[in-house]
Amino acid sequence: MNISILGIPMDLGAGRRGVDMGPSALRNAQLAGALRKLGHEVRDLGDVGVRIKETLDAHEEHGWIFRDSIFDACAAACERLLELPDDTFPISIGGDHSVSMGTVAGCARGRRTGLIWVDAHTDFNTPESSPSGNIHGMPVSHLIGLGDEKLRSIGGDWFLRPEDIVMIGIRSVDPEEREMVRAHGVTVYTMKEVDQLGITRIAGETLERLGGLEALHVSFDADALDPTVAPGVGTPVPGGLTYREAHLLMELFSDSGRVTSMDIVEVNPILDAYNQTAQIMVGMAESLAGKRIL
Ligand code: B3U
Ligand code: MN
Ligand code: MN
Repeated sequence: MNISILGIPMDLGAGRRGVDMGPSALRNAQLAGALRKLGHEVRDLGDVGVRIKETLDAHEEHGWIFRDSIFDACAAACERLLELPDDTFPISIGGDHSVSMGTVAGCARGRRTGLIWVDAHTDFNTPESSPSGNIHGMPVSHLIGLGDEKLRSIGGDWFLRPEDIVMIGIRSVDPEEREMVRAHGVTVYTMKEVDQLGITRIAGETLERLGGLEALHVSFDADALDPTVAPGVGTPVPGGLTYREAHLLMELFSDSGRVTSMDIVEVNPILDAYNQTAQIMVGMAESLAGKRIL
């Protein structure tokens, strides 16, 4: 594969500092080198420009916290991804999860796209429903055309269809967010289903549900993993995916040969132990990119 890595060093959407250093941590954990060892052609595109939090006034940006600066970074990421040749497999590295408002649209290239959202959270809040006001809890609603007018315009007139979204690893949802996820008919595998059904069945059902779609995007929030495995995240929630479950999920998606792009987000080196979380996420990218034991 021709893989392109794009960094979006942004923490403006998160409540805690540090995920702006995620791209650095993932590069330090040899993301590109690991993928090259699998035989892929890998190009690092560098980072898109992101404003520095300390230079901004959060609430000057039209009420929603850092809305305009987040918009600019997401729009830049989207634009950069759209410039890539069609056969490229883009891996976008965040940054907080609000970056996906730009990366999913940029990787979709106007195609009807299936979104596989691997996360502890559904990230389906709108500015109105969000208890925190943090935009990293809102990307999915904006990708289907809800929420703030400016943020939902990042992909132009392209939107995801709610029925083309599958979420895996979920265990923290806000009250109003829950009602919206349900009302829009998004497929959600909470940790209860992970325990009950197992990853093999969930991966199979996900691929079947998104069958026939030309493009599949995996958006992997490091907090989907159990915090004992991946401590370097801003909003750890107990009871997450094990190391083995997460690898198996990536391996099964890789076996299908249908995934066309990926995000790695919410890696927070400040809260991590010796870059362990970045290293584990590089492992996830390797499994999705075809690394096998035998
Ligand atoms: N649902 C909460 C918490 C949250 C969402 N995404 C993350 N945390 N990482 C919110 O702020 O919207
Ligand atoms: Mn998330
Ligand atoms: Mn999350």
